[in-house]
This record gives sequence, C-alpha cells and structure tokens, in this order.
Amino acid sequence: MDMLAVELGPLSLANPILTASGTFGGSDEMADFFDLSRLGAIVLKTVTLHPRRGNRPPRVAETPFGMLNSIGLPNGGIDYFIENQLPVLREIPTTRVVNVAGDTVDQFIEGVRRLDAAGGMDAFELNISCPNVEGGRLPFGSDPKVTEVLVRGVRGVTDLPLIVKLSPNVTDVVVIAQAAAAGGADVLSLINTLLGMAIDPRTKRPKLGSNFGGLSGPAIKPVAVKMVWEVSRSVDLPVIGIGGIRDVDDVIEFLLAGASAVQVGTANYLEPTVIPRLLDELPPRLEELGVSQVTDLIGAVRPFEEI
Ligand code: RRO
Repeated sequence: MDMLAVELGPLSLANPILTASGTFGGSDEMADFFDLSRLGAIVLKTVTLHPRRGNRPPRVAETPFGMLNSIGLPNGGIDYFIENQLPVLREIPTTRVVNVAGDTVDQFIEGVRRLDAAGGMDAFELNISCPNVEGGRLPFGSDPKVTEVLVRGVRGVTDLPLIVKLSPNVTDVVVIAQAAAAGGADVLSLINTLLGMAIDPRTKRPKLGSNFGGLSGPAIKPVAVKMVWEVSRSVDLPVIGIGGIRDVDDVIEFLLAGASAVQVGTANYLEPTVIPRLLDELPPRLEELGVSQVTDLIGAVRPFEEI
C-alpha cells in the first residue's frame, strides 16, 4: 500500500490532505496552480438549496496569525451548481466532496437529494457549522438533537458517504459529535471557524461588514488539535482535522491527535500551492520520523497521565 493512503470510513483516499471548504473555489478555479489530481480530495465551497447573495462587505479582515471572514455563503443555489459547476467537478480526477448547507433541515435534505440524483460526486460534507448566518442565529451544529435529526434526514436520501463538519462554538463538541454519529454520519470534520470580532480604532467600525465572523488560520490550530483529540477518543468515527495547517508538522500534529486526514484552508490564500508542497514534504518527514505508513501516526499521541 502506498505510504500516504488513508481510509476514511467508506472513503479510500490516495493521501490524507484535502482542501477545506470555502478556500478552494466552487469547481476547478485552482487548476492553474497545480494538478488537482494530487489532492487527497477536493472539498468545494458550500452550496445551498436556494441562491444567496452573501454578506455585506468587507467580508475578510486580517488578524494576528489568522483572518476573520463573514462571506455568508454566496452561491447560485443547487440547481445552478448541478448545471454549471458539477460538470466541471466531474472531470477532476480525485475524490470529490460537495459541501452543503441550508436554512432548514428540510433544505439540507432536499439539497442533498437533488445532488445525489444528479451524481458525479463521491461524498457530501454537511456544513452544520457556518458562523455567518443572519442575525447571528446559532448554527444547527450547536444543538445535539437538531444535529441528529438533520444527519438522519440526510442519511435517508443518499447512500454516499456523509462527512459532518462541526462547529467549535459549542460548550462540548463531543456531545455534537456523538449526535452526528447517532444520526448516521460516516466521518466527522472539525473545526469550522471560531467566532471573532475586530474593530478599527480610527473609524470605530468593526472590520467586517457583518460586525463579527469566523476566525481561521494558525491562530486557531491549538483549539482545533484539542477538539480533534477529544472527539477522536470519544466517538468511533474517522475524523478529518482542520485548523491552521500550513506546514508538514502541522499535518503530523493533527494525525497524532487522532485525525485520519486533514483539510488545508486559510493557507491556500497565502500559498496556493501549499497542498502539493505538503505532499512533497510528507514522505521524507515520515522517513525522518521512522514511520513507514502515514496511518501509523493516527492517534499515536502519547498523552501524559493525569496526576
Ligand atoms: O460563507 C461563510 O461565511 C462561511 C461559512 Br459557509 C463557513 O462554514 N465558515 C466560515 O468561516 N465562513
């Protein structure tokens, strides 16, 4: 077996490095930068049942070691996606994951039902964790009961693997992870962005048009590693680690914490070829560490015993 190959429940991936939704376009926009067949999987920007215009600008702001965003899921809707983006996606020779959200549980179900009927994708990622919905309403993924009902409803309309993307903006992420598992999730991905706010002292205006948004980038990596560690110990599903990855040792850190794969997000903006670089750097780094298979690292952290 290839040293980088990983299994994510029903999904077999050539390597453990995926794109994070929202940072890599809606079909093949990044194809000019590198050969997309190198990706462990491509995960696209969220699509919703109905078209959305997105939030008031500015939609992004830099912060120390990270960035805030409040994009607000602008997209043409699922029928537009099926007609215009899916045919392009189908031609990308890697595992294709479509990230889906909705305003209601029924919209999630109907969206996935239409996409599944259209075909051409290998898995869904359910975005129950978007922080940038109207009026600061809590995402579905803040409530375990809603999470379970939502995942079970979607499970009923597709046989494709279901990845459920969790929010860090909760009291106990393990409770939500268990609810997603009970609803029939195949894989968990975490974390989405942490709620945050930044203010310009000169104008006294928030730096985002929607006042607050989601924080991503290296600043959130320790939060993400801790949540991946907790969830992977407590729930019997494979986990995809997300949060601030930009170097090969960041990938290794998430694997040690218990992730079976990772998604790279914010780093794509700074270095559009970060993923092929990580893929080049990973095998020699594994050799240096005396590891023959990347899977040997999964959950291999040696936590200190409680005193
Ligand atoms: O579009 C966004 O504002 C957005 C989404 Br859907 C999400 O899941 N996470 C995020 O940080 N921004």
